[in-house]
Amino acid sequence: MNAAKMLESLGGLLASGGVEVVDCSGVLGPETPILQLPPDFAKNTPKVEIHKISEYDEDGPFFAWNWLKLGEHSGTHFDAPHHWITGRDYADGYTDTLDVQRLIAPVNVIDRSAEVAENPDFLLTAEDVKAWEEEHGAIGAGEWVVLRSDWDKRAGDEAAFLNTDETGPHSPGPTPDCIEYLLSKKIVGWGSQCIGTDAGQAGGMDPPYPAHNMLHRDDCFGLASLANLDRLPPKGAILIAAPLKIARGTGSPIRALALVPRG
Ligand code: 23J
Ligand code: MN
Repeated sequence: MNAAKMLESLGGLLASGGVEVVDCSGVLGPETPILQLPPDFAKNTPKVEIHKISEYDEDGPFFAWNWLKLGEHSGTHFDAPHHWITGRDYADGYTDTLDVQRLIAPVNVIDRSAEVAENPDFLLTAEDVKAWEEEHGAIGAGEWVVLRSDWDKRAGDEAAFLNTDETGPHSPGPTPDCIEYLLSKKIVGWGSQCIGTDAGQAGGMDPPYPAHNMLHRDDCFGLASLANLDRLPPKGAILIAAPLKIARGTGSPIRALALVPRG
């Protein structure tokens, strides 16, 4: 079938509900958990603020609208290559210069939610990804890879979501060899349901924050605080993850949408 016919079929399937659109974003607002780096190490993103301009009142008689105070890396969001020092030189590494053709792609959903329930510091390794591929099929070039941890179920409670104690944050993520393996498969990007693309303890890895360091080194993308991955199949869905076209932006909140075949 040619592309025109296939796209026409997709339109029909979206209209009929034969393809379901799953919302993979969390709510963005003052309750949204925000990354808290040690203040002696770095400055932090402020909490999201939503300020009313008017709501059918003396400040605007017919209309409601708000203005926002919003960090680029807030809530369900996109990391562009320029976010990390290793990706600093890519001309197409900003939210307004990246290639939008890359943003819509098949998504591989690696479910390790059971392991994470037992161990919040769970690390996904290259060996584990290869075992997943044996079971579900190979990860292809240009595809998204996301770790299903069901960490989004904690998003209503910032303390549980950040899960920090005196030894630092505790949340799952990839090992350096995992990211190196995925990059060897020429993926477009890696996504997590936690506050960032890296594990809570990733500051102590070599290199520190390997997902950030290596993904952006290779001009690839990151996705954080993804929601509802428990509604996606391991393979067969298409993920749309498009950042706002912020001028020289390093990231952006996204409305992450997955197209999933029903039944
Ligand atoms: C800056 C430094 C460390 C991290 C992050 C940002 C993120 O998670 C992010 O939102 O990109 S871990
Ligand atoms: Mn980020």
